Amino acid sequence: MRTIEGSLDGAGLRIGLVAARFNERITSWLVDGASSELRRHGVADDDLTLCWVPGSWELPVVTRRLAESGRVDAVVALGAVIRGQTSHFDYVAGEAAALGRVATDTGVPVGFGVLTTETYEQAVDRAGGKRGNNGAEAARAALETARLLREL
Ligand code: INI
Repeated sequence: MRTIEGSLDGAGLRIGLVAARFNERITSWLVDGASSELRRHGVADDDLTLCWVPGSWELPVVTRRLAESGRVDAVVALGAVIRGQTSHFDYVAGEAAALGRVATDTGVPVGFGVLTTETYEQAVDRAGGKRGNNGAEAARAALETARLLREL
């Protein structure tokens, strides 16, 4: 059996980060986690592009434009949707999940670093707290998938 896997070698890969400004304290930790993880794996600073959008609702449209631009090999989308804070949680969280469509439609992998939590504290835990940093995890997934796609 032939096994094909992506590596985490970021050298030469161009990565876009799209981050929601809503809950900016949390999302800036996700951005820090994602960008340091990418640099740690060899992505050059010049190959990193960060776009800020107002909220997670806006992540898919900007991620799609970036993916279609041909300027990036992968995108990492970062946001924090907290149920306690919004009555339209389901709409915002649902729209953020449309990021999967962006990846399949464009062929550009999208790391899903959007927290959907019940409380602010749970979001903190996943943005560099006791449950790790979801931004870093999404960045790793985007990197590995971009590398794998190059092998196929
Ligand atoms: N955007 C978020 O990223 N997280 C949230 O928790 C949130 N809440 O609570 O409403 C949120 N709302 C803003 C939304 O993403 C859009 O920016 C806004 O509706 C304008 O289109």
